[in-house]
Amino acid sequence: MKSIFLLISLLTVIPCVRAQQTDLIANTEGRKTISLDGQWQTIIDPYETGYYDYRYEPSASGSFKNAKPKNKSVLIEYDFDTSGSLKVPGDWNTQEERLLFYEGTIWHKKSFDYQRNANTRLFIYFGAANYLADVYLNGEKIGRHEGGFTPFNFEITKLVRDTGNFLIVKVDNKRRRDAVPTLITDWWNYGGLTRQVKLVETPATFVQDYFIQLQKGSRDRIAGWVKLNGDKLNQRLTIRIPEAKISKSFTTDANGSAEINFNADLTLWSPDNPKLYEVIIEAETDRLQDQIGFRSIETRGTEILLNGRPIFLRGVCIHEEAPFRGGRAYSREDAMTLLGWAKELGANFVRLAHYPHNEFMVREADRLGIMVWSEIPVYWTILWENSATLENAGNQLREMIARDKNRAAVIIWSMANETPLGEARLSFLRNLIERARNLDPSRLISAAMERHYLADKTTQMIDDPLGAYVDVFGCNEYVGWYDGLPEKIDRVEWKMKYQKPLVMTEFGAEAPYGNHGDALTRWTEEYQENVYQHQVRMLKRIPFLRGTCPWILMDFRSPRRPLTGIQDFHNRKGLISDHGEKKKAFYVMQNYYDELKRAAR
Ligand code: GCB
Repeated sequence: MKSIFLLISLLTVIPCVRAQQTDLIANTEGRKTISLDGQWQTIIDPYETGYYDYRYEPSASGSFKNAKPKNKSVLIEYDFDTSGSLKVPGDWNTQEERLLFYEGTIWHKKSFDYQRNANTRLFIYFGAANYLADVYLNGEKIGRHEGGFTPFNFEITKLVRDTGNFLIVKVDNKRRRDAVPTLITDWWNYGGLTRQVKLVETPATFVQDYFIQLQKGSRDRIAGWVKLNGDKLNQRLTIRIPEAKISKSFTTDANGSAEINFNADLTLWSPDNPKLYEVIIEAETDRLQDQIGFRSIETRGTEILLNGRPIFLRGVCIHEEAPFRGGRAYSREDAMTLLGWAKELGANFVRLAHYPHNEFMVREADRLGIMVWSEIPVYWTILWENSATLENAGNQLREMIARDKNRAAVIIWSMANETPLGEARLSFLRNLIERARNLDPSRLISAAMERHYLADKTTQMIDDPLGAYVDVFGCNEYVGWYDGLPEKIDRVEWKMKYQKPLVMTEFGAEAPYGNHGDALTRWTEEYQENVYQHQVRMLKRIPFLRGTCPWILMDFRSPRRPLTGIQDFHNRKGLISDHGEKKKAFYVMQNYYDELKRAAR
């Protein structure tokens, strides 16, 4: 009886969800969009008073109603109009001093007018919200999204009004043991609407998504699919690449899908020549354009082959941290600064750690000719046995691939970083690998893993069982920093159980810019430089090494780094400071990459 009551009361209080999260609209850049960026009104709500009632039940009259007292006697204990505001896109932590360490809920509200044309549909698109977002339009719930680094959208065609719409988003960045990432990370838990928010207008039946890339193993055959969404699903569809004189027609089936497959004589994308083609997808009811590069990526034994030729990945790791101003990076300018520094270092490859970065990073990498490793935040000690955690990770993987699968720059999907050995972890990660290969059979799969010493204490063995399932083995090692002093690096030998390419995905040492001393004094630029000098000598001795990614391009904020006067809540392993100053180690890596470039010519 009690449970029936509970059910009835829940049914009456929980606002019904009228809209559903729709599959991602790939390529919002090619669409008519209306930006909702700018100041949003906000309410800080650490106890989620605007969401739960005092019995901790979801309330029917929460802050999402944006209620106003109808007369002077009415009690309403919140008011967006008087509570302050925050800039979107933007993390809240760096916008107000009192929010620097804040982990909890903030309500965001934006009003807009929108005159919808008949025969168009409207979606609300979020580049990312960290971590959990509950979205309401005009007081009605339209959906929820979990995961802080991937895009999502909801259709609002039937809910939007000509004038006076109010969009309210509850963003919650509380960490949870069962979440992805989990409780501990070595980066700042920046909360908020950290990427662009926009309205996306489409025709009634539109090109929702497409995969247009070279077929695995081929350099002259395009293979993929196009998917329509709407009620006129059966259409004739043409793919045109005017510069290559290609025009191929297909028919979509009853589900709106068409497989595509045709020969194409193309100039292939590479770091030396990052050629992008204008690709036009023309359906009967829609037309969409994208800039797409074509290249092949595969492995043969311990080689990585780009367009059939062995390549060494001269990489560097990057966090999505804004140069100069701090906080989350979100703009094209941020991407150009970070990738510009990577280029200056001599990099042809970046490891975007430890979660999918904003779309500007990937699109700029495409234009600049920088290959990309893209990763989901399956980091350290995830709850391997929890099926909801696996679904969450799988969803973040799906959303990452959905957004970036047409970017030639992306060559590697990474499943995880430094995860502990064990059966449950192995089956969790194998499950993700299988999903990734189904979603995108064309790219390489990897993960950043660990290594251990053999009995002689100087032979590093790479034999993580996950190695059997990846294409490229990523290894993090900090010899000379967490593991001995710099001279130890010279004594280390490397062995690998797998006949696969190895990328050293992390190594480094920590020093604030301008802190000087001798080469054995921790936290000095000289110590960091010393580690890099020894590392480069060691790396040159590893026969199956096919790439290096020093940790990290630029200093970044981390709650795990409290050392006053040195770290001040920053991980200072950057080759460049967060103010753009290059440390001595930068030049050691730059020289190494110069040498590698010359040798490759
Ligand atoms: C690691 C982690 C990275 C840390 C880094 C460090 O192994 O993958 O997220 O920031 O070490 O500086 O300790």
